[in-house]
Amino acid sequence: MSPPAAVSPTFQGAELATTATATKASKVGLNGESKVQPGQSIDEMMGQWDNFKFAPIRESQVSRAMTRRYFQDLDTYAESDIVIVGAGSCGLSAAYVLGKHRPDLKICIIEASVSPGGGAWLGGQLFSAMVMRKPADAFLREIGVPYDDEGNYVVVKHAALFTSTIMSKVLALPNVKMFNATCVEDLITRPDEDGVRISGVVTNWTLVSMHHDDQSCMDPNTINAPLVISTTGHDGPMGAFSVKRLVSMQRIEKLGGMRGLDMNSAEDAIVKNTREIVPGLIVGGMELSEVDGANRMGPTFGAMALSGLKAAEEALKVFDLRAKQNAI
Ligand code: AHZ
Repeated sequence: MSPPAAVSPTFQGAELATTATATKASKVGLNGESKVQPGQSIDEMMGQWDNFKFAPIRESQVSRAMTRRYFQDLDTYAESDIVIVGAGSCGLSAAYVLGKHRPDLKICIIEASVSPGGGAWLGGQLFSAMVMRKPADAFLREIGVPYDDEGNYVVVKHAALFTSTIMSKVLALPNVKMFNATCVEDLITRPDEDGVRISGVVTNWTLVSMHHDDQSCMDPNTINAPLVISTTGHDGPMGAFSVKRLVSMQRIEKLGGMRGLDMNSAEDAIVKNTREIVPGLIVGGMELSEVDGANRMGPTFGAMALSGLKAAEEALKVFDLRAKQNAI
């Protein structure tokens, strides 16, 4: 038996119209069954629940709709232009700037967690609001997040509002693909006059990575890219991944070790020092504090957004050169 033809996705997230009235007669068949109305608005559905029915589907269609796209994306992004490791506030900010300003580049985000966003869902000590010191308020205006102006700093009423807004903007960009529940297990390297150049990432599903100790032979996958931007946060079970790997491959001598909290010095240092640490690897956000021994800033997020901007700028400065080197 051949499966029924796919139903085209017509629902585009229409807003609830307050004025439209439902034309009930046109939606209900003669024998009372519900007709699927392509392009139907939410308002037209209201009050029609007795006759309501979803469009028919076969289970394999759901499976194929997901897997076809996923494997197509794996194929497309196996050669990426820029890989961003970690979808916290810094990684998402970098992805936003790069994806928006360079629609010609394929940007791939690898996020270890099922739920992207890193530590930016809450402000501090599990409080709801997020503080950003000026001039990072410019980034909130850019992405359209409202805030209270308190003088030298602004407050977003929910940190989750910042994170969900930037994420929705990033993920809607046609040249950005995020693979979540996927972690970077290693870096791809090439010989370089300075030692090594980073030319991509080695990935695995995070759940697989977590079981290397009790299951054998679960080899990883790879993504080639002339540039990697690593924003995996400060050291922890998953954090500071790329810079710890640079230490073990003897590309940097040792971790600088994140220092105690000093909001005033920490935020400026992270933004100013966001840079290419070894050819092909730019480090931003709190991961950088583990290279430079920078102070932490705690629950003030302006430096994460602006470090993302700087990481994007640094990436575009060297992109053409790294792309040329990576062609081999
Ligand atoms: O899941 C991690 C998180 O979403 C992800 N990640 C870590 N290791 C990974 C790996 N592969 C793929 N090997 C990985 N993904 O990276 C993300 C890091 O997000 P974050 O919010 O921890 O980092 P950030 O630098 O964007 O923001 C830091 C926020 C902090 S911590 C802090 C302090 O303690 O002082 N202050 C601020 C503002």
